[in-house]
Amino acid sequence: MKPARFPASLPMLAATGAAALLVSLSGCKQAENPAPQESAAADAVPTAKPGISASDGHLFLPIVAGRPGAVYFTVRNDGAAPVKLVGVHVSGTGSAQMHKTDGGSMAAVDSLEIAPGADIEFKQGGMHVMVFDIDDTVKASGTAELTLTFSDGDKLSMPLRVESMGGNGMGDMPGMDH
Ligand SMILES: [Cu+2]
Repeated sequence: MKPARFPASLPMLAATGAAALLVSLSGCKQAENPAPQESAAADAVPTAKPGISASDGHLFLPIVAGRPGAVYFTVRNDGAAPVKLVGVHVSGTGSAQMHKTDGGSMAAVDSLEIAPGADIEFKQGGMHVMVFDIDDTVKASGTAELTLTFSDGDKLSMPLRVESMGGNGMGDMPGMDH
C-alpha cells in the first residue's frame, strides 16, 4: 500500500491515540516473576520440524525510547504432533520474552504448546513478545528478525517489519521520524 503523506499535526494525534497501548506496555516488566524452570527437554517428543510456519511479523517500537517494544506474529503447526515454543529472540534487542495479557495485566510465559492444526496469533491484548533494550539500529520502516526456539532445539526465523506504535500497523508515516 502506498503510504499517505500526512500533515505535520497528525503524528501528534496518532501518538495520543497510541497512549493507551503505551500504558499497557509500560506495565510490562522484565523477568517479573520468573517461574520455576520447567524441564522442557525431558518431555520433548521428537517432532518433525517441517510443518511449522510463522507469518505476518511486526515489531512495534515504543514511543518513548528505552521502553519495551512489542512483537506480533502468527505461528502455525501443520505437523502431526504438538510442538512447544520455549524461546524467542529478536535481532537488535537485548532480550525478548513471551507474554500473555490476561484481564489487564500481563505475565511472562515460559513455554507455549501448539497443537497440530492450530495457529496462534501473537497480538495486542493476547499472547505477545516483549522486547527490551532495543538497539538504535532498529528503526521504523526497517526489518528485524524473530527466531523461535522449540523444545526439541529446532529454530525457526522470520522477518519482522519494524513500525512505530503511532503507525498502528497501518503503513508508513513518513512524518513520524524526526
Ligand atoms: Cu508484555
